[in-house]
Amino acid sequence: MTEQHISWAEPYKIKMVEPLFMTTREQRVKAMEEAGYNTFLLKSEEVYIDLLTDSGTSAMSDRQWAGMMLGDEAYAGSRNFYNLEAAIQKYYGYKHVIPTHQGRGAENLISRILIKPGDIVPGNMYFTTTKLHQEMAGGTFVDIIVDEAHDANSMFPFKGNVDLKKLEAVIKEHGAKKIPYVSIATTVNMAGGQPMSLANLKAVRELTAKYGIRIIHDMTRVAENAYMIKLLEEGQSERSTADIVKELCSLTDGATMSAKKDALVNIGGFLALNEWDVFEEARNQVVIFEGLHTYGGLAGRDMEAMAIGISESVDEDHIRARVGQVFYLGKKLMDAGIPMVKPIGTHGVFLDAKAFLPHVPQLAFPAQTLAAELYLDAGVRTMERGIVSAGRDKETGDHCYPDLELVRLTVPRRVYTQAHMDVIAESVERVYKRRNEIKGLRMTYEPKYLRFFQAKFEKL
Ligand code: P70
Repeated sequence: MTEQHISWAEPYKIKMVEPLFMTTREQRVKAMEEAGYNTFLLKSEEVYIDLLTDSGTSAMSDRQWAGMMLGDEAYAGSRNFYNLEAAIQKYYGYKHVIPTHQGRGAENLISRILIKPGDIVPGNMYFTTTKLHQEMAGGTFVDIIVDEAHDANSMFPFKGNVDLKKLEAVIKEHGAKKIPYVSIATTVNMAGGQPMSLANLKAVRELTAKYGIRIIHDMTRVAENAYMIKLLEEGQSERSTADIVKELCSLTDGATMSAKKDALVNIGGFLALNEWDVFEEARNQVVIFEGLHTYGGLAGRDMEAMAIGISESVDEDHIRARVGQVFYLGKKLMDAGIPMVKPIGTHGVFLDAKAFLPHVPQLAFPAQTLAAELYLDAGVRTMERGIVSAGRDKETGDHCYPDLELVRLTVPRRVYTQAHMDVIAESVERVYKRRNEIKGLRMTYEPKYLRFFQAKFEKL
């Protein structure tokens, strides 16, 4: 690998196609106004290339579709549940499994079970839904990620790492009893899709073991993290991605998974646990929120597709092509001088909206503005990951002001081609050339929870 370029030609051919929607600028202007300058509120049919998210947007393989036909839709004890359980045990090594409708279903369960009011949950940068569930259970999230993660220009290769000094300081300040677990994500979404190193997770394990504190692993993009370890970490290049995935999991006590990313399904997730007592409580509670513990809100066919997707996610050719395509787009933009988070992330390219639109103050929502402008230019849909996503401070009610004000160009797995990547890069370059003409936004409607999903704006 040189400068984040790897040879990545797709290890598959295309058997079925889905037409895309082409729009005129006039149509896009109207659509954006109606959506209140929020890309979440656009209709899919108004979008040409959809980079809103890599969540649930992947193309399933012929094997996964074949698996869908083997759905055992029994209410209880579906054979697809046992296939899923076996795949999780084989590839991730966790002992007990509870399917959930998606990642946040698992986050809800684990937060309610382990967090008591007044507890502290340290983690390597917040994720929106994860943090909200921790807060709703009465906990307070504390960021313990390395400082480099908050700096878009730092070339540190493992920006997902935990700062061990910060973690130990939190433990000393609050005491281990107040910390039900440390929340560790493999590839940190909000930092720009940045991996953590195996050595760092080992060190976190050692430190938490000393104090008797659990690690709960947000393993949503663990295969991408493992692949980066293989590429960049000393002594890891000869290992398989699958092997590294399993070792990462083995350093933690349980996991929440949104299988809509790495695991290549359109819906699904799970909670995986090694401790019997915690599992038993989760099995009790899942029936309240998701469904019986052998389906957790999913159809049998969904669990079968997930079981197969898990095995495909750690395939060496697949993961190289997946990350390689993201690097291809990222490198094109970097070569054009577009301000972005470096190094390039594994699931998308994150534009640095503060540097892209330096004349737009954070309170005029530069990332929200940029996402709207990108859509207007060519119909490419992206997502704000800045002050709107960060929400309001639980205590003061003021906005949180994150250092990173980003627009995420998230690449779905196995969906778009190299020519699409070229169209996207050209559009970003066009918008960059006329950046000085772009003005910010004012928020006109603000929902109470996870406001970025439904907030509305108007042009200043
Ligand atoms: C995204 C999606 C979901 C996600 C995640 C990590 C690291 C948990 C979850 C929750 C979807 C999304 C969610 C909230 C705001 C914007 C977008 N991330 N942990 O696009 O999983 O969605 O299945 O409940 O990335 O990044 P789920």
